[in-house]
Amino acid sequence: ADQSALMNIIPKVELHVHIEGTLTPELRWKLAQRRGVKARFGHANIQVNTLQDLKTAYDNVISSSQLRAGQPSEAFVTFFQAYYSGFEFLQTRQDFYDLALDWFRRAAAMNVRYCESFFDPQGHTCRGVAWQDIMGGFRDAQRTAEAEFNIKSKWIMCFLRDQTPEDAMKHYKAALEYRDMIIGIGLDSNERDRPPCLFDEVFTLARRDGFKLTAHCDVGVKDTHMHIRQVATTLGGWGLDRMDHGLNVADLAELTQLVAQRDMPMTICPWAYLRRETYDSIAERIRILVDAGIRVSIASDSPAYTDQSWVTHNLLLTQRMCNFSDEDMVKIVKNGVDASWAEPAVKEAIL
Ligand code: ES4
Ligand code: ZN
Repeated sequence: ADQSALMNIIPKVELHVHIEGTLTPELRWKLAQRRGVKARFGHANIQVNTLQDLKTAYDNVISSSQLRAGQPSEAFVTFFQAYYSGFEFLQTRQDFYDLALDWFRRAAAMNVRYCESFFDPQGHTCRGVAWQDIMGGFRDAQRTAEAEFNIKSKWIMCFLRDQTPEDAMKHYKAALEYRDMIIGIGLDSNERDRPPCLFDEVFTLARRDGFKLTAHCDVGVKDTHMHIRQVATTLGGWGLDRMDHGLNVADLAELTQLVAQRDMPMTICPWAYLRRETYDSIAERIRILVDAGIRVSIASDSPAYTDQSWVTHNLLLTQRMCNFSDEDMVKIVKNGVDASWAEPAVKEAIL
């Protein structure tokens, strides 16, 4: 069978995509032109004078572990530098509308029928952007996308774990005005020396208020096994509803059993791991998770910054790297639908 055709056409969901990570070079260029500013990328030393320069800069993003391995820092841009440098082009309600609509159009073209997209409000309010411009732009884009592209969506509001728990709480309270748009709460950004338990108060409150809960446990982070244990057992009272990434669960039989027993779904984004981990070690660990009966789904994370690897590319990579059959892949796509926080009728319409 034509695997690429199946992964392209199968109705699917996307549960782990950062809306700010869908900002393509083309859209960053357009937003910069509209505002009349330079399409700056990464730290100030990277010169961007043309769209082609910008595309090249996107192609050259490296991981911070590559940087630590002794490369000269001026010549390279890390993932987080690239990602956060895109935020400054998101200022007006129209900018947020354009960003979200660009993603929804692309998602619908991949037959994504429902998505739960992350957004990072702290990265916008700190620059003086108003909540109503962020959420208003998102809401208008959702309406257009549902009417014109037949794609439904909700938002997962993430807290930046390298910022303080107090700032997270402040943003949580401000967001309650938009709670009809927000299905869940997440935790992202740089995990180093930032255990998720720091955010226990806001996660516990959000659960009491009826939000679904998830958190990132990115691959290869120092102390990740401890972070995984918190996310699976204690955070928010008794552990969260999903785990984002968490590939290191496969390192320890104890953690694999824990996540399997709790039937905790995971969102795995293999393309993003290629910058830090070997192809074979990613494939082997995905197989361990799947073989343990964990409901693994496949997602893209920040596709604009990882070689434009959208959810379909990640599904194809997974099938190739794990040598999964078409039936295995259909199961993985269904895992995503099951693990989503969509209403039952929406789930049934996809399956
Ligand atoms: C992210 Cl890969 C990843 N990890 C943590 N935070 C993020 N924000 C956007 N992409
Ligand atoms: Zn992520």
